[in-house]
Amino acid sequence: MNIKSAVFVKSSTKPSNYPEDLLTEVAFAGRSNVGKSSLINVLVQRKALVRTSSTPGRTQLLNFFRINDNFSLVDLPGYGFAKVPLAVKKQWGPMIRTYLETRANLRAVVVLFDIRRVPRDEDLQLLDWLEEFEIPTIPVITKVDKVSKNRRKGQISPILEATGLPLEAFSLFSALSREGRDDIWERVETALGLGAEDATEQA
Ligand SMILES: Nc1nc2c(ncn2[C@@H]2O[C@H](COP(=O)(O)OP(=O)(O)OP(=O)(O)O)[C@@H](O)[C@H]2O)c(=O)[nH]1
Ligand SMILES: [Mg+2]
Repeated sequence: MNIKSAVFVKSSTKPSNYPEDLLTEVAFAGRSNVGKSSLINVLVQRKALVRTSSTPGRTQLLNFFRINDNFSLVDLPGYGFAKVPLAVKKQWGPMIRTYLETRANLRAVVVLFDIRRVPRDEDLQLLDWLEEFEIPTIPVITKVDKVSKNRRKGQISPILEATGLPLEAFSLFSALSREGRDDIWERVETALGLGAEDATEQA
């Protein structure tokens, strides 16, 4: 994917303030601190298009980005961070569910799992909603640089067990080494329905 432009469009909480343009869209979801914003930055090759943070739970809105004036990437709010006020926590489920249910131009959701963590209720709830609304899912195991190559399989097996998905369903990714970037782009492009002319290879 050749990135000619990547711009922040707006932050939203509800359908009435989602961007009105109906470019096709792919969203990124997962627990707080899993690396959603880092993945988007690596995909679009911008160091800080999306704010990343060592303080989990900072992104509490849906953030829309327009890429190449051609499609949108959406950074969804993370869930499951203990220090977030209860009132904010309670909004997350409905905010994400409503987005998934109503966003007609949404083509797929990239769901991130931390290689070091066992998926929790919210992760499984998200997968259930994606199935309910028949939204294609691109599962990604991230932060793979945190685990040595020969320990990867063992670390991943609780994720396979909890999600019921086979290993082949997952792309493995690291924002540090950028391993997995091309594989994830390929899946995102397919979901967006981009032809070869839109997705010119970068040298
Ligand atoms: N080692 C390593 N660290 C990563 C990777 N991806 C993200 N991080 C770090 O993990 C922390 C959280 O990353 P973010 O991208 O901000 O996570 P997020 O999912 O957007 O978090 P919220 O916006 O709070 O929901 C940051 O300190 C990142 O530098 C990775 O692949 N490897
Ligand atoms: Mg974030």
